[in-house]
Amino acid sequence: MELKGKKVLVVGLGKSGLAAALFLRQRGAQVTVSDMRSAAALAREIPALLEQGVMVESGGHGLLTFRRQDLIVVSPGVPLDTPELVQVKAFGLPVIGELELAAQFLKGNILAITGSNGKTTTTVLTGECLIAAGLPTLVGGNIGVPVVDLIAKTSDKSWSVLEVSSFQLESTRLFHPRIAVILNITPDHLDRHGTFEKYALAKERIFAAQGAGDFLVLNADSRRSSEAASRSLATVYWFSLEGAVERGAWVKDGQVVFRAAAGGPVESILPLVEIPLKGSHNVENVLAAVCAARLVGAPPAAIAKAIGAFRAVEHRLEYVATANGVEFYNDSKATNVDAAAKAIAAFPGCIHLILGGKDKNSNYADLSDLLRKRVKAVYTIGSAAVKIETQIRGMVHVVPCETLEKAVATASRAAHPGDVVLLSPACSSFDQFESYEHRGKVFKDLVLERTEIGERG
Ligand code: UMA
Repeated sequence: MELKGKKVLVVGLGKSGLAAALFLRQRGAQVTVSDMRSAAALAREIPALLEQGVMVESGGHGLLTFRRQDLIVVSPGVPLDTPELVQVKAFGLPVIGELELAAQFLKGNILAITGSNGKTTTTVLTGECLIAAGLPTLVGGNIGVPVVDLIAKTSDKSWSVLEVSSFQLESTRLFHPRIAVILNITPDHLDRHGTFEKYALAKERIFAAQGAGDFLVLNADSRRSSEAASRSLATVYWFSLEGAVERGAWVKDGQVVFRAAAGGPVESILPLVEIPLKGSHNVENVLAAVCAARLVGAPPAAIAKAIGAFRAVEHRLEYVATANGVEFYNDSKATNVDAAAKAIAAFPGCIHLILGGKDKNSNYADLSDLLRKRVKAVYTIGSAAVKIETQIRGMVHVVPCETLEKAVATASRAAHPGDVVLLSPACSSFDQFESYEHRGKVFKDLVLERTEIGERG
């Protein structure tokens, strides 16, 4: 794609927009950025962009700004049905996402991982396996590193291991991973995609450009995955917690195993007890990473070493501290109901669960079984609190808390030695926090303050 002299508009000035604008400018494009936030809110970004010769429109999107372009690059968080985008698309103007832009310049191979839950852990795990095998590896994407920022570091031999979201995939056409992984597809982001089907189809774009020489790794235990297999041209590999698969990874006699070809030899990778992560969902993540890493060619010993040395990624079922015999876990990344369900299922019981934040048109009643069996009390926070209370009423003791601070204090007082206080909110964070990372850090600070008080007193 030739960018020199092209007029390009970047919509959204978060991490992706900033990286895309600077990349486009370096390639000689005439770049404008448009963001809803005020100039005051963008005080840090604007001077750096102006210095590079990028124009900035702040405080809203002007239709005229959108019309005077050759190409529009959209940040993942900007919905494609934004009126200005709908209008210019109708005029035939190309509108692509940051991932699609980057994919056209990345050298080497792409290994892309999507799914409703487990993406970040699996992406980091897979990256570690490739690094342990001595392969030139870069890790980025939805994990927090814009893909355009990887371009300069890639070579023809490199593997870019990318976490990709439905927001990023929605606008892809040429994005072509050599290996694509779909971990699972359960309801999420329904406020953005409208229906579960549209959300699932956005995720399936991960294999849309693949051909017979490429690989698609799917979850054999998920109905939605099996359906995806019938729509893919790639060679499909499977992973399963439930039983053997024709080709791929599964658990056999307490070992993670892999088979490269139907009827071929079964390789032992590592014993289950050497997986240092909590919960059966993390075994699934390991199986997917093993499958992807073996397809790249990483040797079993390197994979086993990388997995054995792995520690939980921050904000994903992360152990924080023990105070007065009560364990505290930070699972702030659980921004949907299925992720919270997996976190609850990772503990046998006695859970004090902090739920709430910004609702995404979710159904919290889906947690009913787990709440009845494993949770002593739910502490609700944020703008989704009333909806959650209404949907789970009668299943479990509910304590409305409004804020995370109050929830941590109330849950800590109620918990007995041996209990667990778990932040696994099942909602996004944007009503009270800047991001799930911010929410997780606040939680950890509140817990650590209490731990110190507990130790002193
Ligand atoms: N904005 C507009 N107009 C709009 C909407 C937003 O101008 O109509 C502006 C906002 O004012 C803000 C900017 O767009 O200034 C934010 O852009 P963004 O939401 O795309 O955020 P980035 O900072 O670019 O981060 C994005 C991903 N965010 C989302 O998909 C919401 C990050 O994933 C990702 O790490 C980053 O790119 C680098 O690739 C976060 C996320 O929440 C972690 N992802 C979702 C998830 O995992 O569930 C998909």
